[in-house]
Amino acid sequence: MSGCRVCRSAIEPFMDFGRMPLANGFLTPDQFAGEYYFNLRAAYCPRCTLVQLVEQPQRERMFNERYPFFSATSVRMQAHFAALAGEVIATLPPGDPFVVEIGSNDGTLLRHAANAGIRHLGIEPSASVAEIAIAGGVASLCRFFDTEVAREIVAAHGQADAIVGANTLSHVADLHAVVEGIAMLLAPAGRCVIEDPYWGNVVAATAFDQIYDEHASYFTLSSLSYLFAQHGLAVLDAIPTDVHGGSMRYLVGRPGSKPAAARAERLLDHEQAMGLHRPETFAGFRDRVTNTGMALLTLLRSCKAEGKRVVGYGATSKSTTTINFFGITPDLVEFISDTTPAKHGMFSPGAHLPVRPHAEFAARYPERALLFLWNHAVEVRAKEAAFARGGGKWIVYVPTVQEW
Ligand code: DWN
Ligand code: SAH
Ligand code: ZN
Repeated sequence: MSGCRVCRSAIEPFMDFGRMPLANGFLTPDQFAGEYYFNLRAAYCPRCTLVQLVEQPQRERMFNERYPFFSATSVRMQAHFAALAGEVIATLPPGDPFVVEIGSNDGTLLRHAANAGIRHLGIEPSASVAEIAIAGGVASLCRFFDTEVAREIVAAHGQADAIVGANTLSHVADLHAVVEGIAMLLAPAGRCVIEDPYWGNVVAATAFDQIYDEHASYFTLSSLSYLFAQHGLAVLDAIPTDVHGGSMRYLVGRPGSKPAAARAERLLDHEQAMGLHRPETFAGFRDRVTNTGMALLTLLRSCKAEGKRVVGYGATSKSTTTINFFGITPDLVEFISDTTPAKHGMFSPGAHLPVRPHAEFAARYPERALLFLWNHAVEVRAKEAAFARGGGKWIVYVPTVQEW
């Protein structure tokens, strides 16, 4: 077995999802025969505490000119990133500050810096989304961020006063290359904000579908502090944020550049107390996922037996794990409704459920909508009041299987 991606110690696999396709590998029928699969297995490192994938597909397979996730698709996330951009901009030093975003996607966050006339640069390897950012006036470099890119940026623009990476560090196989790059790029008094789904929330909500190819790491304050310390950086604060089912926003800087927040100390203790690292925690998680799968399949089969139409809502990355791990087939879910034009007319990875525009969902409401977009439940339910008024019900499966 290969070792931990951070400390190289032997890791302990705790959950095996079997052969899985790429979460965002939407495809056309002529591509079914050559579909790529890999072994999706989650493991824990007893030394540095990082929860991680044992194996992650090569990054160019996932992040390229076909990458179909556009940050701007959620109105709530637009507001979330507008607020984060505002906070980052408010702490910039006077003069001519410089902001870098890693994994800047379609420019949803960085456009606020661009609009304010602030020097900025987004690093985004997926051309499909980087092109949108550039067209919107956000300076973007279509590369994978690492030490080499960091060196080039410093040479061309100087060090960064702020670095932001939302839902990106969790996607990185070579964590040392990215974190060393951050250490090189960050100005002495600079601040780096890292935000990713929090492993404590994944466990608490049994959000097993956060586990898929792109998510190589599932951080806690404990594991992230270990990683950054290896590069002379410290996690100075950790702020829970209520997006993507429960994320953590970590404030990183040079040690001593700001006193560490008491709340971060308390979170470290809390992580111990929660027993996030105990074998029985992993066993309990696994058992709850099994129960979720049985309950969901039972419900979908009874809908079918009763002649109720079920349509999936949101062709999310997460849905690829749910559908393929539980064995949800096209006879149980008619199609998946999604708002992303690039996914329309395509088929879902692995199980090959058709993906259709939202208009098809709205034109003829099904009896049940299977909410793969549970992390945006508030936004979705507000938008889809007419579906519920017509007698439609939502099926959700995180934290447990329920009908709303
Ligand atoms: O970590 C990641 C997060 C930030 O975003 C990436 N690896 C990929 C992605 O994960 P996801 O695909 O699970 O993201 P979402 O935001 O839960 O789902 C996005 C999908 O849902 C898009 O295909 C658009 C669709 N959608 C929809 O059909 N109706 C989204 C919204 C908000 C809607 O109302
Ligand atoms: N920050 C956005 C996008 C998250 S999706 C948001 O929160 O909505 C993850 C993004 O990270 C993708 O756009 C992917 O192309 C990008 N990415 C993956 N590896 C990267 C790397 N090494 N450097 C920079 N971006 C990377
Ligand atoms: Zn480790």
